[in-house]
Amino acid sequence: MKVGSLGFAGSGKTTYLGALTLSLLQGDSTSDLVLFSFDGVDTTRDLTQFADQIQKGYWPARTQASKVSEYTLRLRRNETVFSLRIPELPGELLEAVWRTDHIPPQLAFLADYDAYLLLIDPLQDDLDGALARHVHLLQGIKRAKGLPRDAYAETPLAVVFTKWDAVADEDRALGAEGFAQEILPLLTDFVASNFTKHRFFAVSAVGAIDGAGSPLLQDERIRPAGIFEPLEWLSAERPR
Ligand SMILES: Nc1nc2c(ncn2[C@@H]2O[C@H](COP(=O)(O)OP(=O)(O)O)[C@@H](O)[C@H]2O)c(=O)[nH]1
Ligand SMILES: [Mg+2]
Repeated sequence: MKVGSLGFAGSGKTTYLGALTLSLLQGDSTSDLVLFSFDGVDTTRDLTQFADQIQKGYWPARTQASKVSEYTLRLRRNETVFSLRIPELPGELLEAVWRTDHIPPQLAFLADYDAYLLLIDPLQDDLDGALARHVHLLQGIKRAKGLPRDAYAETPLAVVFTKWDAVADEDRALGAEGFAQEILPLLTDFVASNFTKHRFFAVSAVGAIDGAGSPLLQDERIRPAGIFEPLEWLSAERPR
């Protein structure tokens, strides 16, 4: 199973990957997902570097605009080993989907994924503008898969609100599904009428931030929240 983790610049992809790697390496998760292997030198080097930065209380460095790398993590859940292929996409290329109304050649491989994780920053100023870009991206993927506009995609889609630690209390109380319905009703409608298998999630890669706005270490480690849930759901929904 190949899972694509997508999200526009600043949505929290790199931090999520780093936190995921850190939790898997520390083996302290309550999840039944465990790390089986990193595939390749780049995955090993970059993901452990992101994890290391977070563990030291820093945010991972911004991804270079020109770089498209695909990280492959193999995870094991109970008796099953599956491959989680995660492209670290420059947001700028994704923006091109929005501007040009098609998937650029460098991103054509996006159509090959068996499941999608769409990361959305719930703190961004212009959530309505963001909504249009996300709808466009999902339409682009459907088109790249050869599906007509009015057809449902069978590919499981996990819509993940990141940075949940910094969301206002009253919004957080809504939960991911409620937040989607109240704050982003058009996105919720679009997802419901285009993807048969979909679910909304809320995660915090670092759990909390300190007074300086950096990842907060609690008892010398970061305490991510909810980061395994989307992957557990996708692994259960995957086509066999
Ligand atoms: N409060 C909070 N901020 C986060 C979290 N994850 C990311 N951020 C912020 O969002 C910024 C961009 O995240 P990054 O992972 O680089 O986004 P990317 O461009 O999608 O890879 C980070 O530098 C942090 O300032 C989180 O879990 N909580
Ligand atoms: Mg990044």
